[in-house]
Amino acid sequence: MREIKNFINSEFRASESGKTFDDLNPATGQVIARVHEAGKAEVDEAVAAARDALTGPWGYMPSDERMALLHRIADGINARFDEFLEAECLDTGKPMSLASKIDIPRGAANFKIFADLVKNVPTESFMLDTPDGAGALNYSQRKPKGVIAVVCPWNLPLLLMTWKVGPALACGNTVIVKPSEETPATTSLLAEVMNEVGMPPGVFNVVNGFGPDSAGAFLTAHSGVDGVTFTGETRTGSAIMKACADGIRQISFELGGKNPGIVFADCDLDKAIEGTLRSVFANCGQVCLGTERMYIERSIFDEFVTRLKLGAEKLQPGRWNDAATNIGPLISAEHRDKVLGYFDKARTDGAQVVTGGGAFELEDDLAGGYWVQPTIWTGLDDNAAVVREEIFGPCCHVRPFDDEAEVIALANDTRYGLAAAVWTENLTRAHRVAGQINAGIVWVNSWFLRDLRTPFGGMKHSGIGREGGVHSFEFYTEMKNICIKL
Ligand code: NAD
Ligand code: 6OD
Repeated sequence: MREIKNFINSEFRASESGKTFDDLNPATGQVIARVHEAGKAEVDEAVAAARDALTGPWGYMPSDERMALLHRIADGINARFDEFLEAECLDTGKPMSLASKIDIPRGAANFKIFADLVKNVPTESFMLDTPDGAGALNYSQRKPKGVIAVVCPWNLPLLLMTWKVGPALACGNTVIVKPSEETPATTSLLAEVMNEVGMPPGVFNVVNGFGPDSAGAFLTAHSGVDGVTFTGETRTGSAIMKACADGIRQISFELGGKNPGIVFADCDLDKAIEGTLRSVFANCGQVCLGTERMYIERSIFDEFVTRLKLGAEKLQPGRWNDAATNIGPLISAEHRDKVLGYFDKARTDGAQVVTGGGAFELEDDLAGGYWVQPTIWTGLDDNAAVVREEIFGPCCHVRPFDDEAEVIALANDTRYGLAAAVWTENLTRAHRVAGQINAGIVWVNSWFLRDLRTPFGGMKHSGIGREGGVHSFEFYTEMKNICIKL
């Protein structure tokens, strides 16, 4: 059985307490690895190693050398692309058709893009007039924040981890990653790459385990951690925020969503259907930016629903390495039960089930996996649970609307504010509607089209702060001003 150990000060370490837990393949329910759980002692050691590394060779490394190292990490991931791909697909069940285009290439690219950004982003300077006429020169400098805890979810494990580790290292910090307990494999592979490229000890550390009373809670409450960057559920964010109140440690949060999709009658319907099939069902609906509420202008409602149903029914579940597979399982039995609970709730609340509504019955070893059907509902009240709460499954409710003001109000009627997709060929309408939706990102005629130089994050309960491009530097550095009296 493969063992996944903690990674502290460049060494893979077995759990000191002897505690391990199983890593399951969600496509089959079978155990694929045994994971060593980090206790308080290991978290202390990881934090101490990360603190020491700040003043070691890493702290003095010229920035050109640091950026070259980050490029080598990306090259190191790409050199072992197939291993990363298999590890990610086995941990999540997602098809290689998805992970080979999104998870692994983006996971690698996150190191290069932030290395290049750090090299090219200037800081400001101001000349100040003084009464003696000589003046003063002010200029600012960015300094690494220090030791950063990176707490990760399971839905895009490598991509969402490197999205934070990339900029954190580019800015000169050291990191301790706590991968999701469901998906530790690619973080461990990345630790191997760190050693291959010669990353100094203590710069990149990994502690495995759970949240409460385990590695996640120990790490986020640790006084030696200067900042916590977290992606996950809003409820977990609230617990981490409380932990960080002690010691006034800073946070950056990417949290849940209940994202709307809006389709106007003047859209290109082929594009809107194709994009909506992706935004609802990609990664089996387990994408924070995914759409779970669809609003369709009434004149095209019936045609839209019919075509979305046809597309959903063509989705093919199966093994990750089968080229025909385009939908995987949910991440765990617990998550499947939660999603199926929402399917039941939709029915009892009076939904018309357009398609799906239950589990997939697959054969052979796949019979033990956590498969659910792509599901579409219509006919629910705007206050129904499946219209208001984040489900994080392959499902959406579709509702007609009659005018622009009405649909903007519906889209904004949520405690979340992460993402939205608007489909229209009317340019003026596109700008007008996009500007009025309260979400961190609004796509027009596309979905999950990412430019890594742009701000990314959520409004309301969907997050705190922005990462991406220069916005990542706001969290990963401390800015200071130097004032020279001339
Ligand atoms: P989660 O909150 O259950 O877990 C995320 C991580 O937090 C895991 O590593 C977990 O072990 C850890 N954790 C849990 N409790 C903790 C605690 N008390 N202290 C410290 N660490 C703790 O989230 P998940 O189920 O892994 O991911 C799904 C959720 O993440 C969804 O709500 C989704 O919307 C959200 N998400 C948001 C974004 C975004 O960019 N906004 C991206 C991906 C996922
Ligand atoms: O593309 C990204 O950078 C990003 N953070 C995506 C988040 C996806 C959520 O599941």
